[in-house]
Amino acid sequence: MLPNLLQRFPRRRILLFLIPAAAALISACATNNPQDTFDTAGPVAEDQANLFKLIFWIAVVVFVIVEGGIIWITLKYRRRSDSEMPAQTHGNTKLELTWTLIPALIIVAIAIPTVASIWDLSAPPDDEPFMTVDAIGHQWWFEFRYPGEEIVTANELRVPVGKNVVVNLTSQDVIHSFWVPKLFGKVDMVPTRENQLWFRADEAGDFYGQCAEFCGIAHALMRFRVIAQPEDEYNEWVAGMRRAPVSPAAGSGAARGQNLFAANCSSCHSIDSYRAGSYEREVTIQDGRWSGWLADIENSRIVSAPNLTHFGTRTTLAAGIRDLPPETPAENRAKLTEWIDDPGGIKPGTRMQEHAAVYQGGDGTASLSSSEISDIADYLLALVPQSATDAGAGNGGSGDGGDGDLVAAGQATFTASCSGCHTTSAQTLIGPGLAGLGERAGSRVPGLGADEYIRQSIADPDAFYVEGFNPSMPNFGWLDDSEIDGLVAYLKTLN
Ligand code: HEC
Ligand code: HEC
Ligand SMILES: [Cu+2]
Repeated sequence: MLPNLLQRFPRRRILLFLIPAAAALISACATNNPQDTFDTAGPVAEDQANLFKLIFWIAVVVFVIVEGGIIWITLKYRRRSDSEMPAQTHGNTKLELTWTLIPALIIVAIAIPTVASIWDLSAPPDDEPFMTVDAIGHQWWFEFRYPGEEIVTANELRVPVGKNVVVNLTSQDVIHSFWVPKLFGKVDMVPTRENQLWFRADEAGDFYGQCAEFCGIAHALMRFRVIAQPEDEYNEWVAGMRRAPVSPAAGSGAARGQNLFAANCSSCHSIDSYRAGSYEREVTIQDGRWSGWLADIENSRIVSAPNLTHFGTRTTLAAGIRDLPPETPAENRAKLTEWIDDPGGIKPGTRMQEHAAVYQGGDGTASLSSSEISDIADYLLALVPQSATDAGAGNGGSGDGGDGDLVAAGQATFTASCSGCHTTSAQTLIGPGLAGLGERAGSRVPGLGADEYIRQSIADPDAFYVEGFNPSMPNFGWLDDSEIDGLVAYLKTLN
């Protein structure tokens, strides 16, 4: 029979069919499959893959029996030249009961493990310890907050190998979906609602994740990584996130970059979340940036943005769109300058370019010279934690007590801790522009002199609110007395 068939279908046509089929088959043989749902690296993805396989094989058996039956019956009972009209029947109760019951039983057989998995996977096993992370979707990047460790970071979720991680999912703008194929299936990130998933990485590695719900123009460029590390390396990372960065050498490109960053970038990006108490402040500032953007979406110069604390330890750029492997510093620098100069060249539609003041002058690229851009890149790439010993020695960079030193130290504190909400001009960000503060401070609150007023604004901001602003200034009472002295001295110079 087969040779017969072959004669009827000319070889060429068979080839035409086989070539694309073979191509499709070969494409399944890629060796580098960072998002292969079958090559799982943890119990959640494994359970989900096993459930899929079970249902797949049941479907294969059903397919073979049904299709085989159809083919067999078609061939066996096909019309032959001498066929007569077959006997006409109507209905067959036995047959109909059988083909209703069998599928019903199959559905039950599938439902039992499915429902069991849904229950199993809804929370980590009770008797096992877990850590919690809040993941927030933004157009088009992911924010990660570690409430237990008081760390805020973006686009790279570091976790210890073997630890159960519970992730609270939400979104600040539209619906996104959180998915790391090798670790867990998709769960939506919905504004004003909190969904939850958990996972565990049983092996160390970089696991590729991405947004899996169409969320706007750069949806396809909204990715992230889960970086699973052995527990001691992870703990080292956590400890590093609590230490100050290495200060740029005076007069270096990175030092110029620091000032350029403070002037052009710090209204949206925090870089100081290593400080004690900064977690709560960062969360307040992020929410403030978001409401500032919402209040005037067309013209806003701020918007919630990735936290860049210790950016030099990152391995990706722009929500996983470019790799920054530590072994290629020159290439990384080139990628970063490309991003700073024209972020839309890497990620069309990005809110950074849409809103940052530095991109609003003309052709849409940064109104900064190329040497200024490389200074900023040098600064960001050098943002890595000091060694534990340096940090222990109190390398705070404060001077020997002269007035100039006090003002300079105050300026540094301001850049690190306040410039996310305050400009030194009259421009309003989340708080009032502080130009002229030296003059108005003395007459703000009857009975409070200028110094006391500024001191109180920092250490007890709820004592007095500036009219027309949300009372959202965090309490900075945790700063050292000497840091507050520096701030007061510096702020009084802003006339
Ligand atoms: C108006 C707010 C805003 C300003 C001002 C701003 N950015 Fe951004 N930035 C963003 C947003 C939003 C993103 C996320 C972009 C994305 O992935 O879609 C971002 C992303 C980045 C990233 C990538 C972060 C990551 O996790 O991969 C870097 C680096 C960066 N910005 C540097 C800068 C520098 C340098 C400046 C100053 C020249 C600056 N930004 C000014 C909003 C801003
Ligand atoms: C999360 C945003 C935010 C941060 C960070 C922040 N502030 Fe404020 N600040 C505000 C807001 C909002 C107001 C106005 C409402 C009020 O008075 O509380 C304000 C008010 C002030 C005032 C009073 C201004 C006036 O015109 O009377 C001073 C002074 C001040 N802040 C200093 C600082 C200093 C110094 C820092 C850094 C240590 C800082 N702020 C950090 C939001 C912030
Ligand atoms: Cu998305």
